[in-house]
Amino acid sequence: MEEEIVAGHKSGYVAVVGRPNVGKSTLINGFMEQKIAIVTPKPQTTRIRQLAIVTRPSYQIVFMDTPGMMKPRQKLDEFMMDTALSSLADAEAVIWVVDASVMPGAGDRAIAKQLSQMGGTVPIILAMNKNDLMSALQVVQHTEAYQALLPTPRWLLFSALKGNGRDELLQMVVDALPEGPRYYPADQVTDLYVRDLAAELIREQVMLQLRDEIPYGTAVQVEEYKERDNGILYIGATIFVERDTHKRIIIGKKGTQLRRIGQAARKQVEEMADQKVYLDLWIKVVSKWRQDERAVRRMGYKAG
Ligand SMILES: Nc1nc2c(ncn2[C@@H]2O[C@H](COP(=O)(O)OP(=O)(O)OP(=O)(O)O)[C@@H](O)[C@H]2O)c(=O)[nH]1
Ligand SMILES: [Mg+2]
Repeated sequence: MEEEIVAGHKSGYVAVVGRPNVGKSTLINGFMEQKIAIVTPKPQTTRIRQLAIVTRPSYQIVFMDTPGMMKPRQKLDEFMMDTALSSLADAEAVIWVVDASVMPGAGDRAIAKQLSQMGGTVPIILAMNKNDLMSALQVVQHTEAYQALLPTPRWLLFSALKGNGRDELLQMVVDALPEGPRYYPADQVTDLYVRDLAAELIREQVMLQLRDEIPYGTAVQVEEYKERDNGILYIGATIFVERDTHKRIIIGKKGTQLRRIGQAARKQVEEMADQKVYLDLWIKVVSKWRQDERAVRRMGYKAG
């Protein structure tokens, strides 16, 4: 990692916002060239704001991954929406990610309105994602439709998944940032601790491996986290669910489902921590926690 800082060094906080499932976290991981944020095919994967820090001799960009913006229906959604909005308030530049493979919908229009209310005080980049899924005709029709929602000179079509256009997008961000200091050490890539990342990786597996509404009612907390004498990292974590039936489904016949989740999560955590891991998982039912503000906070979802 480069240590020197060059004259004219640029820096700033960049909020990455958009509807759920448009590819914000995939983009962040692409910028980082490593997995920082969890990604699943299901909407509402990201729940908290997570920093992803890109440091070069001439700039430091502090990306803020945020939960997808949507109409809140539960207390948890309210927390997620507040998190996205407060990230916007903290931003020196904004990347508005849209899924350009589909025409804009009501959610995109609401976000465009929100962003226009910022009154041009911060540069906004319209990042039209998923161009790998688009026909030539869609490219014309969809990009025009998104640009009409929020006229900005800074826009591009790209694919977070395939990586095309990512470098141009990064350059657009650098161009939009003011001169400023380096806020974080050059080797720091995120603000989450390893134990929080581990909880996220467990939740990612729950989201990937379970269907219907079950994943949305789960939360994960790491209760125990210690290095044992034999060099193995011991992690004891609880998966919270909203109903007894969900608990039974997560555990599965003779515990097979839970074992599958545990094995996959352990591999992910080992890769992230670069260490052998022993993972113990428990399941607890907290009825309707997503609707209860205090319970939501106890799960670790509190405005910070
Ligand atoms: N085909 C295609 N799929 C993509 C692209 N970018 C992201 N995806 C997929 O879209 C899904 C959602 O990606 P995420 O990165 O989790 O989206 P997000 O915006 O962070 O979603 P939330 O956290 O739920 O708000 C995943 O299945 C990704 O693999 C892309 O450029 N092309
Ligand atoms: Mg996300």
